[in-house]
Amino acid sequence: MTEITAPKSPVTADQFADEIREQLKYTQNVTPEQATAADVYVAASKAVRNHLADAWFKTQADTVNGNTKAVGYFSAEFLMGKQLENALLNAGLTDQFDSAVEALGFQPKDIIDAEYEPGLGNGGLGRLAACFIDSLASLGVPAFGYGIQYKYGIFKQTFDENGKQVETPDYWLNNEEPWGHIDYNRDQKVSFGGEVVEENGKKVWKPAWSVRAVPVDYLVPGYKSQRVNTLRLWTAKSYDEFDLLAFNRSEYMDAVKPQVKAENISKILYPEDSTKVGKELRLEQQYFFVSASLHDAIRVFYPGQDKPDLTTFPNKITFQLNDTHPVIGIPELMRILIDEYDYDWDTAWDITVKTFNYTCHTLLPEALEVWPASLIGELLPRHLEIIEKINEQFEDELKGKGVADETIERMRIYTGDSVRMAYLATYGGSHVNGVAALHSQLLKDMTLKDFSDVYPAKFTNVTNGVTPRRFVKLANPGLSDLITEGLGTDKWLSDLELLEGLAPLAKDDEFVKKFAAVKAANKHAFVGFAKDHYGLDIDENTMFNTMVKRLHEYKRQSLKILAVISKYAAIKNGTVSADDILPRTVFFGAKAAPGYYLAKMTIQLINNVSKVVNNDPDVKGKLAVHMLPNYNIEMAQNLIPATELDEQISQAGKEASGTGNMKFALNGALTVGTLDGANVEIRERVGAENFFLFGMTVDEVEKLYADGYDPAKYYEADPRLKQAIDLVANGTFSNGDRNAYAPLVADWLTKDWFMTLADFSAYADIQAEIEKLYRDPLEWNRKALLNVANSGFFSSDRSIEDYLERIWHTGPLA
Ligand code: AZC
Repeated sequence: MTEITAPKSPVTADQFADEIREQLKYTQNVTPEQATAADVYVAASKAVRNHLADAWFKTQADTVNGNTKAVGYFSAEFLMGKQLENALLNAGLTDQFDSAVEALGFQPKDIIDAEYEPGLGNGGLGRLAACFIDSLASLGVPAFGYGIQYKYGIFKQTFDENGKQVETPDYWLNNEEPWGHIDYNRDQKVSFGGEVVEENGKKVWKPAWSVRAVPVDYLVPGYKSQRVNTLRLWTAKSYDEFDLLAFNRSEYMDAVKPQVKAENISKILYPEDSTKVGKELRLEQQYFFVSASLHDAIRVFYPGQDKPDLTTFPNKITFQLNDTHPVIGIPELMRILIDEYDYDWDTAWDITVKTFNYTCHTLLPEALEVWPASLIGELLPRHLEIIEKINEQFEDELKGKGVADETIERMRIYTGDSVRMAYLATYGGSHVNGVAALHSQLLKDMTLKDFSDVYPAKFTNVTNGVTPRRFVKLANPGLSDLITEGLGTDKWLSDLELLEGLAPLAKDDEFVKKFAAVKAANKHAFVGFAKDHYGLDIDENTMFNTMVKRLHEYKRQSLKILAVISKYAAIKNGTVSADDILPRTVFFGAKAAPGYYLAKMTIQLINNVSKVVNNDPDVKGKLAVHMLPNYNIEMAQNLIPATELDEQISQAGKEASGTGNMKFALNGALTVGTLDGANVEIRERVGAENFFLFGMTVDEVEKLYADGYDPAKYYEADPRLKQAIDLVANGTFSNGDRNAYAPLVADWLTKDWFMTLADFSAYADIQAEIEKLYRDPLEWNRKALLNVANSGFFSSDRSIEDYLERIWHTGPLA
């Protein structure tokens, strides 16, 4: 047996340079003279990975042999961002790397930038999963992230000459990818289709086809924890590489068909974001990674055992279901226990419920996945039977509790036609949590009310968080140094509530000025970034005002662009005098789901407003608008630290939490926002006087729906709004074409489900307050600094501690 050693001790810069040279020579097969930045990137990454290997082995061994329960985070998305810089930080090798690559004749930044960002997630949910596995490792909690290694991540976004979004495939594996290790020897078989027969009184599933699930392991190093966890992403391979018979008949296309069918499973990330899709392939993906992961966990925790005692399984690992995507894991674990390991139903159920927990990330009932029973029956016939039985047991249980028939009817997991995955997850697991206090409350009061009435103890809240390592330390080194200077320690990186120590410094004008200087430097750096990446000329002496997130009607990018148009009109008409105009640069970044018509039209509108405004000499130096293409983690890391005003303007009651809001507050932007999601808690912590609140509350929204909402009324009532919408309608932003945005205009005036128009006046009014404060840089920066000081709560380390205490009931390895 190999001895498990302590993690490799840090090396000197010279030694690290030698390690990179060795990788260049023996794995990249280039001389240092031939090496490009991309070669050095791969070599350095492999060298870092080698440094993490011993800690990784040790963490694995301690995970299996120790008595600390592990966490399995099941997520269809992990939006990791670039790996090298983060791995260097967590391995304690940043300085050595900088000197080593300089010795090799390169700039560290060029090597970091040579990495191609993996986009294996859509937005908030996927990024949250990435922050969580970073925090789990940093806290020393044994954990596995389980998901899919999609060949194509989230699409690459460009804009055509008309400003329309164009999606192109993101083949990120086109470049050498040094982080994932494909482990063909730890594969799992995942089967689909066929039928269920009875043999000797036992149900036996005879599947029609199978795929080979092969794990690709990513190392997840903790920050200063000496722990390295595993992110295991499955890739689908065919068992029948090649149908030789077909090939001999020269039917080449047919010969590769089985391979194509199998490998399609892990081919693409669905570019959806909280809308339901009824795609067979998506269910195949979900089952594929969940089945492989459950078998993998049994393999890991009961090595070499044919008849393991799986009643101990819930003491070994607890699985968190990240949204409804992995919920098919519940009937799958039941099937494994009953069919593969001969447990009786009740024992299997007991193990299953103890093992799973579910996080809900939405409030839109239509975004909770519901699968047609016929589809599950075709693809997973045994699971459908198990789901029916779970539902029967559930209904009996409800009757036993005296729940009324019509309530039971509403709560059914299996309706005969369809299966409601959120209900299955709520019944089949121990805990259900929302992702911010308001969201968790609304889940109990609305979306999952019946369940919360019957099972109140299952419900809890864990407010989201973000990792300060990536989103402060790496993204904002200037601010990080200033924080360390202010606190006299860098311990805040693992204990973010220490930021509170900065609050007294908000009274110290000299410190506030230093803080302002960091922001100015970040703005300057972003101007360079925008020039290099997008060819833009940006005026750094304007307020940087940012709205970045997925494009969704409920998030209300419409509200922002209408306000921009209104401001543009005011400058053009001379309604505001030149002296009263506060120069602003407005940045948008947003991808729209390819099939989301109004969202795509909104992007087109923003692009065309940008063209008109930016080319109009009348507003030059006063207002500029940029729709930055392909918003991703890299852009977030560059733009957030440079932002002064952040937009979190969703309709109250619709954004579950938001995590961008936390990143902005931690980087010293002030927020203009509604009382929605985690905005509520951010405002409570940073202080109402340091947050620009506007708009209707959840109760007011509900009342307005109930009273009958008529958007046209608001259009008539506020001339600023009327003028802005008229400009869109009259072709000002479409070369005179009045039809270009007709569907958008019609939606605003007749439907406006998310009440953009109703909140417009409040939003336009609060701009005066914002601008007034901005004209007093010292006061603005004092408030921004207080945002930083009071946002320590929003560390994902704290979120994980909450999960440990409220849901997982486990902790760090000894
Ligand atoms: C998002 C929520 O919309 C956002 O409010 C929240 O902060 C985030 O999850 C993390 O909890 N939901 C999604 O991204 N949903 C999907 C299906 O992608």
